[in-house]
Amino acid sequence: MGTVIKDANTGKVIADLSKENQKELILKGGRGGRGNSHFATSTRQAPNFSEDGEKGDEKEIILELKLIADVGLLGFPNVGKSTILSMVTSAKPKIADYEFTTLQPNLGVVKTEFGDSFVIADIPGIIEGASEGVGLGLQFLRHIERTRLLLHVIDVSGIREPVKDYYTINEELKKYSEKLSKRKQIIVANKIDAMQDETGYNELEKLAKENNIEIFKISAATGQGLKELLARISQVLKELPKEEIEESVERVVYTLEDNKPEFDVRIEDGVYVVDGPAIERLLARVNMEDNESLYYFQKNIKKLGVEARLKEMGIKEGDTVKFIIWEFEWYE
Ligand SMILES: Nc1nc2c(ncn2[C@@H]2O[C@H](COP(=O)(O)OP(=O)(O)OP(=O)(O)O)[C@@H](O)[C@H]2O)c(=O)[nH]1
Ligand SMILES: [Mg+2]
Repeated sequence: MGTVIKDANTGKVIADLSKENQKELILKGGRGGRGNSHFATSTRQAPNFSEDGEKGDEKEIILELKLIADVGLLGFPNVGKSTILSMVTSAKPKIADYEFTTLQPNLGVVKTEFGDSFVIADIPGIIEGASEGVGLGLQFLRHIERTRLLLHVIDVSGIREPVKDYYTINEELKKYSEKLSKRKQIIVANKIDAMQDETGYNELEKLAKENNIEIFKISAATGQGLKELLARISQVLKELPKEEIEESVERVVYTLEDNKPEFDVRIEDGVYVVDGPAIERLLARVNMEDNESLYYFQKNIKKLGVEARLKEMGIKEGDTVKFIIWEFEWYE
């Protein structure tokens, strides 16, 4: 679950396994290939006839695993994303005072006081130039692609420039995915316990107000403001639609029983020529050297309606019929 299956050549999404027990047919096997026991009857218990199988489809696919979370933590390294995750869930991510502490995404489940729950994903921090591969690059952003809400974590303790950080991260986000950059964000101003100078925070608050973005002041270290933040997240998640996040899937529809008579009959130089996909499929399953197989072939020619068509066209005893490469003499 969480795996997106893409066509390696076109990049198109074939299936998005986002639901429990979801089943998708990615490649259709060739029809036929039934063994002789399949053709046994009461009088013919060990037929020496079996069916050759058709070739199956071949396709190169990419399997991409994406985490499924409701909320994604976004921000520069060292701003406190993992600390937030560790405070609101029972996840135990590595936390340290240096950049790129988190090297792999982490998930945690938040259980709110209202009895509901949601999943938060913590990903490695991103920095300016990430879209060009600086730092850990943007490779982990795919893990928050399917979240419904982003918590944009910003360090307002005074050692960084909050407004600049806000724009830088959003710029990188946009370079990665226009769609993800439009996802709803809540600004989380972290480390207020260590805030000496409020200038940076005040500028950020002004920006948030002007752009109608919600902002929460917290300290992940002391827990201050977390309760209010969680209450708001759980409310926002209730309001946000779920289906919006699903990948657009190019559905490949296969029908297993496809018995349309796709054949063509025409007369060329006095010979009745029969071809088309149905005939190709049938021939692929028949062994012309085997009598019983030949009998099976004739039965199916009748079933497909080829015989009726030939009669309509005026076929007579002794005429030649050509099934793609095989020539037969017609007799009733
Ligand atoms: N004073 C203070 N320090 C904090 C707060 N939150 C996190 N820290 C510290 O900031 C440092 C970085 O915290 P992390 O949670 O590892 O930061 P991160 O954003 O996950 O960093 P990366 O995984 O490197 O991207 C740690 O030393 C934390 O203890 C806070 O609210 N106040
Ligand atoms: Mg971290």
